[in-house]
Amino acid sequence: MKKCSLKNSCKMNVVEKILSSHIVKGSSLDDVEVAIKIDQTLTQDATGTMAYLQFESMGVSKVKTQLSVSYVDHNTVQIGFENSDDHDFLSSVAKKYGIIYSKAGNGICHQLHLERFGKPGTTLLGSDSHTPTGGGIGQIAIGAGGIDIAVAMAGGAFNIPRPKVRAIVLKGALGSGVSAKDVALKVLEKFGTKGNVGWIFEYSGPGVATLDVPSRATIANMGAELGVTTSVFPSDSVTKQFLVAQGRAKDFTLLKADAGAKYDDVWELDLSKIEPLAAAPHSPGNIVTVKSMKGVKVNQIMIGSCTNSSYRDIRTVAMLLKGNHVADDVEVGIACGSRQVVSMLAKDGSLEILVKAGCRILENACGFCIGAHMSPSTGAVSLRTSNRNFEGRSGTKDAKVYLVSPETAAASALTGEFSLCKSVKNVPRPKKFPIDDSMFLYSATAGKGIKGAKIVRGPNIAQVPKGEKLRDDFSAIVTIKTGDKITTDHIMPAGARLKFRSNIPQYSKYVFESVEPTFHDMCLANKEKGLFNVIVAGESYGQGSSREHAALCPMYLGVKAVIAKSIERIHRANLINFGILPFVFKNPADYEKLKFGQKLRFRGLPSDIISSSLTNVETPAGLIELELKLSDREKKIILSGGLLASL
Ligand code: MIC
Ligand code: SF4
Repeated sequence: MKKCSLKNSCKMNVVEKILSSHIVKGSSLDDVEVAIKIDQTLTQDATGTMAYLQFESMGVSKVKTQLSVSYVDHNTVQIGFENSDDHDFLSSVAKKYGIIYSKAGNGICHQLHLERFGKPGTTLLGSDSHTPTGGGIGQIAIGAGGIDIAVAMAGGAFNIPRPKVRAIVLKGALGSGVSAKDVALKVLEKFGTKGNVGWIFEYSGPGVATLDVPSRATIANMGAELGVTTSVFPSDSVTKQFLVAQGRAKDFTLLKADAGAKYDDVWELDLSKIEPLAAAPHSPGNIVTVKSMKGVKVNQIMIGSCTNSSYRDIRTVAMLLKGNHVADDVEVGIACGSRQVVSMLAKDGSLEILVKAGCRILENACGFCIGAHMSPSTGAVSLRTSNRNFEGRSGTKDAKVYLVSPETAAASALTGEFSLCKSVKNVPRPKKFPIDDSMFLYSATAGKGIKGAKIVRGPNIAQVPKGEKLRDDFSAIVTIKTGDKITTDHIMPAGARLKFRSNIPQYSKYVFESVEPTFHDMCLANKEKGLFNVIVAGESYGQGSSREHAALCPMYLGVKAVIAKSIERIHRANLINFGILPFVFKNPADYEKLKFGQKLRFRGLPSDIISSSLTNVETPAGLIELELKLSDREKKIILSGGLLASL
């Protein structure tokens, strides 16, 4: 990216404008890593407990951000005491440190944040990979591991790889029955789910004005599946109208790229040429047309998730189902994004339409999206408006999950097979949203906190383990060798296991559960013998979520290194934060030389790390050259054995 700061006169794009006004002293947009100030943070309950335990250990008396919000939306099933224990802990932490607490039932973090707090031109860091949803309102919103959020809440900067900015120039307007989800899938078809690390996608062009804020948010949300740092839209009259309707006119700032602003790449997309699309099993990048699937039988349809749960989306579904009933042999579930959405649907009669049509109305929460309930039956075809269709994520290993728009979901609900939505009227942009912030607690003390407030810790709240200093000479066993595109859902399953998020020894039992169920036992056996463990992987290791547990639990099991062909951004950062070496093969063909069960020896690593980005590992197949490109900040963390240990 070209050198640019607000102080000079060069033409800037939206990304440069926001980043240059947030860059911390001593950092520059040309650095390998750019350090930025964070205005707002968000956490959700499944990653939040660890984030706040880590924040507590930093010894700060209150949050130092402009705004920090703790949402409860993932673990709301509450079978057993664990989830409720987490909620009590999170609520008490929020009270003490000046964080706004969003109670279970209020809604999904990204939808709520967009409605009530997202501000154009600001930075938002969230312990959830879909935090970039905020890009729909002109925020630089980034997903990261919980410990990075803890640092930001304590006033520290956040580091992003030097951004390359791609302009996605939108032209024309979407046809009837086609919506923002199809745009997101089109972008995924073009750029795929790997190879986009370090990019920020900036949407521009005349087509932007045709999209309302929820639609922009849908597109920005699924940037997470591309693996980009974030996606961002300009802030224009449409943004202003949305903020005014949310009673937040004062939060509006006009934000657009200067004429003649430069980009590292430009791609034009004609909205009028997009047809309804679906992501076929088992990757959001596996794009097919709905037309090509027409007539294929569907067993389940789930509508909601942070991608498609706005009033615009669910109202569209209601308009399509009005006066009809869903097909007999299909099950349809609807989870709205927030109470605001539910109350609007109740008022305009949509809720009644949906109930009469035979839909199951679910809680305003993540629920089905993360396999926390409503797993499809064996071998079923499930159409979902969510953002990830990784194998087994729905809770049913052999289910075939297709990601589609609300329009395609509704049309297919009526027929019980893949169907195209012929036409549907646009939902008018609401002039005034109903505002009820009563499920956001401690708003009055936000930023200040309550001195002496007691933190509630049930038995499910365990300690955060600390890593150990990097040794000069150590041996490790290749405890697992995987292929390409291993997601964090493979590494650290959610669904039924999600309730153990606050208890690392317990949760660690499920590392790689669906890939190699004996991984936990093998790792501990090696650890007992004084050996570390190594994970060998192919391309794009650690795709998907921001869950730092996918690094934290392996660290607890004595994993000291990942050796892969490539590693995705958030997961790589999480590995470093927990003292795990994220190596990539200098020569990808060496992947073939490493085998399960081999003993590897690392010698002189600390000095190699300080002086170079290369090292050699001794293996039964001879020396293998590994690359480890670290910034000075990352070197310090790795040498100390993790971020907490380095503070
Ligand atoms: C997801 O969609 O995979 C999650 C669950 O929201 C994760 C966070 C987590 O694992 O808690 C994410 O996207 O970061
Ligand atoms: Fe929740 Fe699904 Fe969104 Fe993750 S992707 S935040 S689980 S709704």
